[in-house]
Amino acid sequence: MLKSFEEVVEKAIHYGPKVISVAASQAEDVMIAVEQARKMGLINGILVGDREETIRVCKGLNIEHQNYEIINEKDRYEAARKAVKLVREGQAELLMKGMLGTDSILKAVLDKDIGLRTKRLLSHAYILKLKKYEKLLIVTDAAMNIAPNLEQKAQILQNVINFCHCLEIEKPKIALLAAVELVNPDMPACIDAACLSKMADRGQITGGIVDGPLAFDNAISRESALQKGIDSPVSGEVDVVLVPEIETGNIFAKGLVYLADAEPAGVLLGTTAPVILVSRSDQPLSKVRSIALGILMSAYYSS
Ligand code: COD
Repeated sequence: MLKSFEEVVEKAIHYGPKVISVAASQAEDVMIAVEQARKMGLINGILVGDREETIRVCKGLNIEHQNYEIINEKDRYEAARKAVKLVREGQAELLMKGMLGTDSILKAVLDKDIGLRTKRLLSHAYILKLKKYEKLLIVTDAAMNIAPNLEQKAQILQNVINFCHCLEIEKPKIALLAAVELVNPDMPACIDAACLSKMADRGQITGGIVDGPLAFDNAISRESALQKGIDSPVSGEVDVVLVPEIETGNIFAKGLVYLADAEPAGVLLGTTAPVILVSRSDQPLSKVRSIALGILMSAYYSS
C-alpha cells in the first residue's frame, strides 16, 4: 500500500517519462509543476495554449521552452479540446488541466466525438495527506458529479475502488458519509449509504470493504465509533470517504487543505486515460503529485 505522496512519486518515476498534454499552459504554477515533473523524469510535455504567453511565462521562470512542443491556441476552451484530442489520438498518454475552469475541461473530456469517455460514469478523486492520519485519505466525488443518485454513487464507488488498486490498496476501506450512523429515513444520504452498503455485501460493488452510513467522527476514529456502540470494519482505518454530493465534498476537502494543512492531489476516474484535475489555487507540488498518480493509473491499466 502506498501511504504517502513520496512513495507515489518514487514509484511513478519508475514508469516515466510519459507524454502529457497540458490544456491552457500559459500559467506560472502550471509551468513550474510541468517543468518539475519533466526534470524528475515523470513526463515529457505538449503544451496547448497561448504560445506567446506560454513562452513569456517560461522565460520568467528560466524554463527552456524548447524542451516542449507547443501548440498555439489562444482560446482556452479550444485549447482544452485540442489537448483532449491529443490523448484521444494516442499522441499523449495523460491530460492535465491548466489555466481554465474545471467545467470547461470536463466538457471537453465528456465530448462524445473527441473526449475520453468510457461506458462508465466519470468521477473525481481528491487525494489528501493529512498530518494526523497515517495514510492517504481519498474524498470522492467533490468536483465532478453534482448530485449523484444511487446508481451514480455505486459507479463512483466502483471507480474509486479500482483507483485504490493502482495505489496497491488491495481491499480499500470505504466509509459512506452521512450526518448520522443510524438510518434516518428523512436523510437521503443515509438511505443511499445503507443501500450502497448492502449492494457491496451482495457483490454489486466489488473489491473494497464498504460501510455506511457513518458520521465522519465514527468513520475516522474507531474510539469514537466504539463509544457509540458501532462496530464497523472501516472505522479508524478508512482509505476513502464517499460524500453525498459535491458541496459537502468540496467544502470538506478544501476545509482540510486550508485549515488543517492537508496536502491535496486530484485525478478523474473512469476515463480512457488519466486526467490530472486540481484547482487553479493548488500549489505546483500538488500538481506534480497528481501527475505521479496519473502515471501510476496509466501503468496499472496498461499492465
Ligand atoms: N460521466 C459520464 N458522462 C457524463 C457525466 C459523468 N460524470 N456527466 C455528464 N455526462 C454526459 C451526459 O450523459 C451527457 O451525454 C453529456 O455528458 C452532457 O451531460 P450534461 O448536459 O448533464 O452535462 P454538462 O456538460 O452540462 O455538465 C457536465 C459537467 C461535468 C460539466 C457538470 O456536471 C459540472 O459542471 N460539474 C461540476 C464541475 C465543477 O464546477 N466543479 C467544481 C470543482 S472545483
